[in-house]
Amino acid sequence: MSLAESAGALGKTKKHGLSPHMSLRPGVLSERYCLPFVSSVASNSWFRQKQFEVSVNPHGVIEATDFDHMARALQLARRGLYTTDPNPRVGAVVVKDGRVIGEGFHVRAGEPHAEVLALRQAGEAARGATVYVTLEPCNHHGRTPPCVDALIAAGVARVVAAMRDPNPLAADGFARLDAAGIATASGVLENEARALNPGFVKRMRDGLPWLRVKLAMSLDGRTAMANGESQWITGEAARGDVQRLRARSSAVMTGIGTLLADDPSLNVRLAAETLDIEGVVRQPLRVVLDTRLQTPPTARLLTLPGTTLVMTAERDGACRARLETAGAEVCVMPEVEGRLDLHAVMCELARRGLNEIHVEAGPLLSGALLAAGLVDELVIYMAPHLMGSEARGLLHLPGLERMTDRVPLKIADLRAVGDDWRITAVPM
Ligand code: AOF
Ligand code: ZN
Repeated sequence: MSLAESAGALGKTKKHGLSPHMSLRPGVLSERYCLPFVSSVASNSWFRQKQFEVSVNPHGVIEATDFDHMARALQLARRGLYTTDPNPRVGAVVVKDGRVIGEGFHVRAGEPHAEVLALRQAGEAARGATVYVTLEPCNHHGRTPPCVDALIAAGVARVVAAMRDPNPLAADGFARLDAAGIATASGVLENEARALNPGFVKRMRDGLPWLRVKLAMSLDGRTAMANGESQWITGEAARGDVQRLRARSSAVMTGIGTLLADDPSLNVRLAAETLDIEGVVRQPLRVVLDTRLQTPPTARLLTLPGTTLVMTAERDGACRARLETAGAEVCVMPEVEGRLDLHAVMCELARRGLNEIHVEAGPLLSGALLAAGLVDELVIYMAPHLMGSEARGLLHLPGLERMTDRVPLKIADLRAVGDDWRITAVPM
């Protein structure tokens, strides 16, 4: 049996994104690498459609311990969940003679990258070591110098990455390392690394942000009473959970209907200690989709710290000036059939460097985004009560008449949050 076949026989190759071309020592994969944190995102159809590229240079061999160290690097990367935006979350571990001698994670754009911090901690001992990093080391001068230069200068012997860098400006770090005689391997826990940065990966590859639509409903699938009343459907724990989803996002988006009805804040109200971060809590950009520019200059979200972007098709200068005076940024977008061109809106948001967009809107906008194929994930909180047949439905999706018209979803995750249930569903 070849190495690749023996790895396949262990039945673990697919789960970790390993390809049959990757060399594996026979028998090295054991049950403990079946990590349960393959997130909802990794199993979404968008991910499944893409073939992961796994590469290893001619001297590279993936060993059992590589998975352990990469799992630790992923754990470190996760500590940047709420802070790295617009950069990806990245973690790194330096290992010599089986011992961890340096660890680091990227904290904020403009601050050192993960490998640089891990190398700093390792010091001189990094010579001859193996570096595990959840993203291919960068090969460009961005806000910081190239990590490949730091790795070459430190004299490391081997670099293992979970995934290649999809950013064309920073990519091909491995080519530089190969040329410098450093062994390289990529693809170790790749699904998990991608799941940590769904927005960054999608923006780099498709020029679109990754969209999560959050919804709250009763057990009978209703989202507001007939008179529009909807506060509160879910309990405190679910609302705290939503705060975390906001905090990890590049932007929180709503539509003019919700803005006029609820006057929402769309901000993050969790303390830095709650999020386990140092420094101030980053406020995601607030985005209002407002075709006719009806946002009142007195809207609550304009009075809060952070930036509000109103996207409109209205060119009226006076309306715009009033909103700008109130602190909003106004961006004029094309319209289709009297509504904002949602695809153009998303392209513009990606162009501005937004990775993950968290949508908290009413059934109209949420339904329109879903119908336009722009939604990557629905997060639905289901509360244990019935709102009755007069109450309003979850999503406005007109024109579905036959069973064959249904919108197919895959339930990627289901868990209890306080007295409510959180359903994560991915459009197929
Ligand atoms: C790494 N390690 O920890 C991160 C990387 O503007 P800069 O200098 O911060 O560069 C940002 C780009 O660097 C980012 O778009 C991505 O391609 C890469 N991020 N690379 O080697 C890291 N965060
Ligand atoms: Zn870098």
